[in-house]
Amino acid sequence: MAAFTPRVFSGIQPSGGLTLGNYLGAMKRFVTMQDEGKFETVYCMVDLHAITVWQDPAALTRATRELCAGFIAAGVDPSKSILFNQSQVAEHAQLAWIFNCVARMGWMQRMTQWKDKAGKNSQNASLGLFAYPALMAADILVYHATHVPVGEDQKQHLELTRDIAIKFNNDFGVDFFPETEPVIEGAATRVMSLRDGSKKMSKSDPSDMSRINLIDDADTIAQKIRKARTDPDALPSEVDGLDDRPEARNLVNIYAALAETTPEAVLADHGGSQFSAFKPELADLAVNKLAPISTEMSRLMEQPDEIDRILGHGAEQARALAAPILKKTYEIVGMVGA
Ligand code: AQP
Repeated sequence: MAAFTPRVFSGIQPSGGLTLGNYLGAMKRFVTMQDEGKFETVYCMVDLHAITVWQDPAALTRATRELCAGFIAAGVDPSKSILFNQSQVAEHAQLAWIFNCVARMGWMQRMTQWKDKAGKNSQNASLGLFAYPALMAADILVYHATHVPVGEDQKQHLELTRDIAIKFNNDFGVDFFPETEPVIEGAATRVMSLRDGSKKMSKSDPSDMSRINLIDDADTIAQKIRKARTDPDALPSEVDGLDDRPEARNLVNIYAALAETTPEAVLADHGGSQFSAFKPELADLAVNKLAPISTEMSRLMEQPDEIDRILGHGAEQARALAAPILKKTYEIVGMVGA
């Protein structure tokens, strides 16, 4: 196996406002991996992914800038990490085409995100939504990224990324693309909807009460947690007691992730509490952790030119990494002029 530079890539779609799920499942780890200094870190606003479902153009522009503000407010530092939006680095789409020709229809049809998002009306879904995982593989492999921090929902797409890398290497008899490792860690790798413990918390859920947005104010956060669906029982003292109690498990996991502890430790402190006592404590914790982020996001959003400058600079840095890898890919495939 070739030796690859330790490099992290991950992205978030500007398909709406950032949620607590994006923050705890992905963004918090982006910052840790950046600050550990063991990796080069490349983070992306994946606008090409966002348009696989309809996006109002003005809303997409705003959401991309807001997402960039969210990255920075959460601790991603443009002087330490490369921060850019996907559409500005054409190599992503160019490598995705090669991967569309490597990946198999059957692989794509098995993707649960495709099945969930296309639903019963798959004939009417966009071709882009179907091909989404091949573009995601290109996002990662165009940097030869070795590690990808993501939430649990992206595990299957990461497996497919590895399958594409392996098939490309086998088809062309090379050892060119790495088998990228997912990094899925922490107490909240799958934050669930506040209204339905069987659904993940999502930016695009029609109910705003189902999610905490990073820009929600303190009253809104407290109200959403107060109204979160729960069962009538008190919290157990052991995590086994959360079996078959998805809403209770979700709130305990959120508490643990925000407090940077474990669900076991949360239950050691709060076992026996009613939700009427636990929810206000969780709301206070969430407000304390999220308020500085939302304040900083609002401040940055008042400087769209500065955000665009940061994204432009990041795109130049990203292109410098991606262009030689795409060129080499074209050579391997046999494209004249590569
Ligand atoms: N509920 C979640 N719990 C833990 N991690 C989550 N992530 C998303 N939701 C949760 C992680 O956030 C990163 C960015 O996700 P994305 O925006 O690219 O797409 P998504 O996973 O489809 O997120 P959403 O919020 O559900 O977006 P929409 O509604 O547009 O589809 C990923 O690492 C993801 O795992």
